[in-house]
Amino acid sequence: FKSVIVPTRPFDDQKPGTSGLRKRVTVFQQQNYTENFVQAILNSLGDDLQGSVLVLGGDGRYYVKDAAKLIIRICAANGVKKLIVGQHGIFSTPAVSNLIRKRNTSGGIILTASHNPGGPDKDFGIKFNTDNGGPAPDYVTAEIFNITVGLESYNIVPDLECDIDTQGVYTYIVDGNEFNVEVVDSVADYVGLMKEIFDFDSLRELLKGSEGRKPFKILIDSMNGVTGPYVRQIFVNELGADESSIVNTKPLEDFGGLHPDPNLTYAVQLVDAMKEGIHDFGAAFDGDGDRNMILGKKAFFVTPSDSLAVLGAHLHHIPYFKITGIKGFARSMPTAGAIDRVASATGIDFYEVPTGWKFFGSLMDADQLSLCGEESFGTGSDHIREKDGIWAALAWLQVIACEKKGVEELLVSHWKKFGRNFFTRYDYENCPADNCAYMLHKLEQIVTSPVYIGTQIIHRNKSYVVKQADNFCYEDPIDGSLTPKQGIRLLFEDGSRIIVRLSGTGSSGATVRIYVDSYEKDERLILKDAQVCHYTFMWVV
Ligand code: VG1
Ligand code: CO
Repeated sequence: FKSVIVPTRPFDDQKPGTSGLRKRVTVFQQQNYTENFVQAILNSLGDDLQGSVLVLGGDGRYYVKDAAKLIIRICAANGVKKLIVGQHGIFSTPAVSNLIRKRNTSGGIILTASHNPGGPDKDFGIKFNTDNGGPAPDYVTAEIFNITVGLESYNIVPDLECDIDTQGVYTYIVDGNEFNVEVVDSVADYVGLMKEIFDFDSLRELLKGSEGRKPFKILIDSMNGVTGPYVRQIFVNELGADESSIVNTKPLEDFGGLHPDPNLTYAVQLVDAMKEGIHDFGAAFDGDGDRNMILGKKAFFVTPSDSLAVLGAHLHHIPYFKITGIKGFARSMPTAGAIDRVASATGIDFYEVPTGWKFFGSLMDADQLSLCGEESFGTGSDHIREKDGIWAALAWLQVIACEKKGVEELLVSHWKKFGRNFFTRYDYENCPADNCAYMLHKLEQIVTSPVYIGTQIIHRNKSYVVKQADNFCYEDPIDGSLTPKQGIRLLFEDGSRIIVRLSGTGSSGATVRIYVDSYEKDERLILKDAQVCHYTFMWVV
């Protein structure tokens, strides 16, 4: 095979956001659009590109297969030595992170727009993960963007065909050099990892029931995203759950019309089924398998911030952490502060990082962090460098198996011990970008004026006094790098907080997110509804 150099013109909108480049499919289908971005990713590898090994796969959404075939041809023409590709082009995001680490590759390309809807007129995305298995840090994505705006050509082997539907190693000679594509089982390595982390025997016993203990009924919803095959292998084949315990397990290009975002709004099918009270535990995952929602009996909802805190308080039950020890806890800045209280009670180190999983990676690489999470239904640990939906569900089941308590019971006893952080998030989607930027700028001016500190707000007979207000700037404790302007923070004296920031994952317009986190330690008040508590509070502010 011979590679060719194709002249192109640069695009000015290929700036990766919180987690990769996300646009409408039709944008990626423009002539040279996908080619340019992939070439820029490869160029960013610099001297490491020649002879490199990369992982490639995606969440099965529309355009994944086309893009995968294109990427194989572009990698072949750029001196990549080998690509490890998931069969049918399928890999969950956690599975890619695992393979990068397990096979020591230079990185991986993940084809996903995560929880955004899929289909010909919906979203697609390309994300680059570096050799630690995590999303590329800001300096790498900035470099990729710089390359895109000046790109004049890309390299490709136009007639190279690879059958990614059949497992095996395919060898090609490109410009006199060997190029390999290894098409692998998409689930095997990931399932192997889960079996190393958890005690599958005890989970099997939990689900089956034992003397004096009823079977523990679960309901797992893959929302027609990538986790289907993983869920089937783990929960049915390995743990012995029956077929009716798993739903929407066929990855579909348009997710069957579902919006594959595991929350109370979009995972309504799971919520309704759980309300019937037959199942003890429910979980749903997003399109690419890194997000999770956990429900208890009768659809008792666990906020992701609480999920993180409860897992933190019981992490010692998970065999993996018995070996590694618990090195530290972390959450993203807008996530409610429930884990903070577990950290201070246990004396375990705690970190607060900006939104987006990439910031946890450097702490994990430095052995400072074991468990972390985000309010946006993200939970994970240092077993990989991405959040991990299935891992979170298994972690909950492991805690339940050891504590012998249900989901709601675990939460209520947690609140009684630590107090409760009431958390809500409000999203305002598709707003005009310029106006939103101006609004944040004005807001920053107001809250950073010296007179703002000490402002008192009275809501429902409770007074909140502003202790600190700023635009969050993160200093990475490992490399000292600064990441400024990560969101406006109003911090109140009792630990309650209001955060305002702009989303970095939308595919059009701007999304404003407002996060409200208030703390209550009065036992008589901890069982209230978070929405009711916050709605008026927000407007008073
Ligand atoms: C959102 C979430 C953030 C998450 C990111 C990627 O980002 O708020 O917590 O890390 O999505 O998740 P933003 O910038 O829109 O707020 V996923 O499942 O898309 O990889
Ligand atoms: Co996701």
